[in-house]
Amino acid sequence: MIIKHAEFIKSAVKPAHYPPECFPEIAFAGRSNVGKSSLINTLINRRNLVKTSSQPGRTQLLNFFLINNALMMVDLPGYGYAKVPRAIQKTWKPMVETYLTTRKSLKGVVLIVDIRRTPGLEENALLEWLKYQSIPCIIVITKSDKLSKNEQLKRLSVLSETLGRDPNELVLFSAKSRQGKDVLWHRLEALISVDPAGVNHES
Ligand SMILES: Nc1nc2c(ncn2[C@@H]2O[C@H](COP(=O)(O)OP(=O)(O)OP(=O)(O)O)[C@@H](O)[C@H]2O)c(=O)[nH]1
Ligand SMILES: [Mg+2]
Repeated sequence: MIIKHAEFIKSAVKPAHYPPECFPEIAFAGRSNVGKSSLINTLINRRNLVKTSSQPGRTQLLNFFLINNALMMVDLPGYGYAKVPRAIQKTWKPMVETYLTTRKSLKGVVLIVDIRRTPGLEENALLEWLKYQSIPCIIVITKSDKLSKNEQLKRLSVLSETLGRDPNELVLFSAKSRQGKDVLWHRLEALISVDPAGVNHES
């Protein structure tokens, strides 16, 4: 996709604050500090439109970004970071679950996993839950630049087993080297062009 325009629309906590459902929407989920915000910036060729930070727990609200006046991307707050105050952590789950279950324009979720970390209960619970809700999910393995090509392949095989997905289904990605950017865009475009009846409008 050629990015002509990308803008921050708003932050939201609850449905009353979400922007109108005028565009197909993709949400980005994953642990704190895994690289969600960096991944969105890479996809849309922006350095820091989406705020990133070396400190985990930076994104605490649902942040909506409109791309080319045609596609909405939602940066979700990360889960699983112990230093975020409990009170805030407790509000995240309902905030994200409410969003995922009520948003009719949502076409799918990109679940982001660090290549060096074996996914835990949170990832598996989220995957199960998305399947139960019939929400399509693309899994991206990020920070690939941290490992050699050989190590990347080894980790891909371990991760595919833990996540119960074929290795070809996983997208190797790096916000630093931009590896996987085109592959991920292709997957996103395929997801966006499928309507709820399962008819693919791509031609
Ligand atoms: N080497 C490398 N570093 C990355 C990559 N992606 C993100 N980072 C770094 O990881 C840190 C966290 O990145 P963010 O994009 O802010 O992560 P996040 O998942 O949005 O974090 P929260 O909003 O706190 O949940 C930053 O220091 C980034 O520079 C990558 O592909 N490679
Ligand atoms: Mg973030």
